[in-house]
Amino acid sequence: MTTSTICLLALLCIIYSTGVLPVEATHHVDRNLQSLTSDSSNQPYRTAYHFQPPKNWINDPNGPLAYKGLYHLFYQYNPKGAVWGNIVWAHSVSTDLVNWTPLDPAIFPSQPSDINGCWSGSTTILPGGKPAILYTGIDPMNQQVQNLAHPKNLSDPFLREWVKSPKNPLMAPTIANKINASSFRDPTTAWLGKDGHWRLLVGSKKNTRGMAILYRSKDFVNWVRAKHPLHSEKGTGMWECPDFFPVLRVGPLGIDTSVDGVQVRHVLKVSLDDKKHDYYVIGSYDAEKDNFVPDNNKGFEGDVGTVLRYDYGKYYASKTFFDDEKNRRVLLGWVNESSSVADDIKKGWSGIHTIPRAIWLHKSGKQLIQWPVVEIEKLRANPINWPTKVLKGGDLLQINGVTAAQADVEISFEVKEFGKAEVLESWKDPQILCSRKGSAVRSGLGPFGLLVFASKGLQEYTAVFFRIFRYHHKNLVLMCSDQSRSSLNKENDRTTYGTFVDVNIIYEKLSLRALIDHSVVESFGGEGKACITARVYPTLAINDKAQIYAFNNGTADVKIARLSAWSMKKAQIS
Ligand code: DQQ
Repeated sequence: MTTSTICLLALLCIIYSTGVLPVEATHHVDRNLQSLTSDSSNQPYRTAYHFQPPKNWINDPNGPLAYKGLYHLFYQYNPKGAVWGNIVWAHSVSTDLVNWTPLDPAIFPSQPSDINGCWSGSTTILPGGKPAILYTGIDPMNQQVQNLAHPKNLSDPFLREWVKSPKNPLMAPTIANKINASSFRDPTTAWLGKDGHWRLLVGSKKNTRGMAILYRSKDFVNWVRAKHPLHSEKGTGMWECPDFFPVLRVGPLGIDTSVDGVQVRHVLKVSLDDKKHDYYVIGSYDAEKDNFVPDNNKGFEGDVGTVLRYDYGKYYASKTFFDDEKNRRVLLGWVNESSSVADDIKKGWSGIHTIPRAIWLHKSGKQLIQWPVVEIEKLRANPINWPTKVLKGGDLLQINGVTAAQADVEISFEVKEFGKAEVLESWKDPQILCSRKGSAVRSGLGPFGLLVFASKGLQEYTAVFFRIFRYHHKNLVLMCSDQSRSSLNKENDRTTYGTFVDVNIIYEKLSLRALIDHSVVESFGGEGKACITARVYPTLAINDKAQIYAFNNGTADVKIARLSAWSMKKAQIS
């Protein structure tokens, strides 16, 4: 017997003995590490206003929703340690998306269809205002299946207790449907078609073709798989945490996931497991044919610099929800650590969430805009404002008067001497450009921007900056977050991130906002056209030893048209 015949026989044995397709290993973690706890005193890297529980591991935000005046955030959580494992849906509530009160976990393994884990999913508000959670359960055979849960008591605004459907699992891989049992997860919020049928997507892949499998249901319990996925793309690998929602063609307001018509475009976001980034496309959804066609036919794997990402730094597994109280769509995302697993175990926690961002379609129709929810501004204190000033080539000006390790800084630049921009002969990957031309490399127009988490002698700093190129007779704006000198501890991942920002700097100012919080800097360039989130672990520039500077390391002058900065108060989170 040849090796391949033996393999085939083994495979058939598994199928016939279990009745299901075998599962590939996924989400591996050493069992011995999953339950380690540690002392959490002396913690310079814990954040003050980004969401994180008091201890342990967190990853994806799950099923955010607004209900009876409260925002609910569920998230993937390991109650026993600082690495991924033992996953439940932890639960916190808030009145303002800034301060959070923890509640007991909402969904945890309790029935065969989720006994090995309660993975990511979404909430949908059913007619009459009743929330429903759909989530991925890991069954006794380690297959991924989709489950339903409803609140036990609809009059409890805290939605403390959830009752799982006795019909679970509602969607499962079988031999007949040929769904890959280890690549079938993360159901989206469902949307209701004009035909009265609900639709939702489940992330999957077939070989290396990533896909969003479409299901339909009349009663939210019996789900039938559509013949074709809503969308798929070869070579993209597993699509985790898909998100599919409409955006208005005009204006910043959000709309319910079921709204459709000529006034909207649709967004499909997928978290690419192979790349660990969140990509999105804007396109047209034909509700009758249940067909989605992205405007950019290169999809998620187009040329670097043309594919769209929510965030060009460390950011994954995001999820939006429609906030009907404020008529906006809000985006939440997970930011993993950049430190070693040993360090995470030592500090006793791992993972934070970004500041919730309002998200809408830019008037060009070509990209989304993201901006921190306005409520975060309640934490601003001790404002400082600079008068307009010229930042000469080589200038480094300290921004005094704010708590530099816990701050919000808004700066905007006016650029004039376009003739001095460096010429870029051929298209380059912006991230590579940023790492080759870090903040220490001078050119004509740039680098200019902010040094954050800077130590007194500048042994450590994180540089968030712009550099302008001349490319095909146009100005091309590069935005970078350079972590290469962020810490004297060389164990951390100090990758430099970068993206191009579509700003016409002849007419518009070039703005940068940085939300700085002990071990994270979330940067928004071009008024929310480009976002870069970085995790940094300075050894010197911690707490009151940290400083912030505005700098211009180009040879041409740039003008600071506006600089406002605030110390940020601590949010009530844990
Ligand atoms: N995390 C969850 C999965 C999801 C992945 C498991 C994305 O459901 O695909 O914790 O980070």
